[in-house]
Amino acid sequence: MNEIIESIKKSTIEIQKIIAKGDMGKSEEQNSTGDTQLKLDIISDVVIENNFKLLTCVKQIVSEEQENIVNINKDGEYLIAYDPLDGSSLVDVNLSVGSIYGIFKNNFTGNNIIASVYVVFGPRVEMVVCDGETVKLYRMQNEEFNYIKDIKMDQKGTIKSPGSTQQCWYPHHKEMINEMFEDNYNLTYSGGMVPDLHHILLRGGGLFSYPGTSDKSKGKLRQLFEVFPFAHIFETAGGGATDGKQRVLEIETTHIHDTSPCFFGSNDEINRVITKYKNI
Ligand code: FBP
Repeated sequence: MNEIIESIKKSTIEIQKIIAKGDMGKSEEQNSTGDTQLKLDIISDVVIENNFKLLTCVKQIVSEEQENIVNINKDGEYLIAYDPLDGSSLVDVNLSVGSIYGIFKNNFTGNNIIASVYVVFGPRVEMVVCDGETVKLYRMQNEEFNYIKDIKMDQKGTIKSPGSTQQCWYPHHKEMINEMFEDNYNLTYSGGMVPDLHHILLRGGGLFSYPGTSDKSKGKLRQLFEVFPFAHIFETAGGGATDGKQRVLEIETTHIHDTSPCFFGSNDEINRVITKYKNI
């Protein structure tokens, strides 16, 4: 596992240099969910793939930016799903973005995730590593990753980060969001999943939501590349992650690019979602 973390550190150092160069051009390509890929997406993807290809412990990798699973080493032990540069379009307006990694054994399903990592490219570069027992924060300084602290969530938070298009929210969801604002939750939403969830984790709690809506009943965020890794991190940090009906990590994946409604937060907020979505 250490080899994989070292490989992620190497990719992070390279990607930060690429972001700093700032070539925000659109490529001619589209990813499997029809999003026009930025050159940054493709370059970051190539960096990560080339670094993982050097590892004998890796059996397969799959990227949000690619159609299919890539076989690396048939005797490898680990399977890795990753989003090379989530929220990449935000670089253009100088907002924080991130990379997300899920490390699995046997197959790419929620209950087979054994480790997860994300990197925030913001005013500082920070990496969060979850091994299923602890969630550890590291900060990059002079290309070294220094341990800062373990991340633990409180029972209840103060932050509300509501994703997706409000006019397409179902009435029960709109009601829940309004009730949270009446309960003095603070609105924070950058449009970047990684910095928005990092904010909630470091502040000890709150709720990030990207529900199913009238225009996207299955939500927008991808199970393997975005939702499962953060569910693993939030649960290990003492919070939770649900799709409204069940733990996110119990969701059955039928296609590697499946999306899912998702809610990440401290326990009080997750219980609020489950109560609101119970009879829907
Ligand atoms: P990409 O993987 O295509 O970047 O999309 C993911 C994302 O940008 C998340 O980071 C963010 O939470 C969400 O989409 C924002 O979606 P919306 O603009 O619909 O609120």
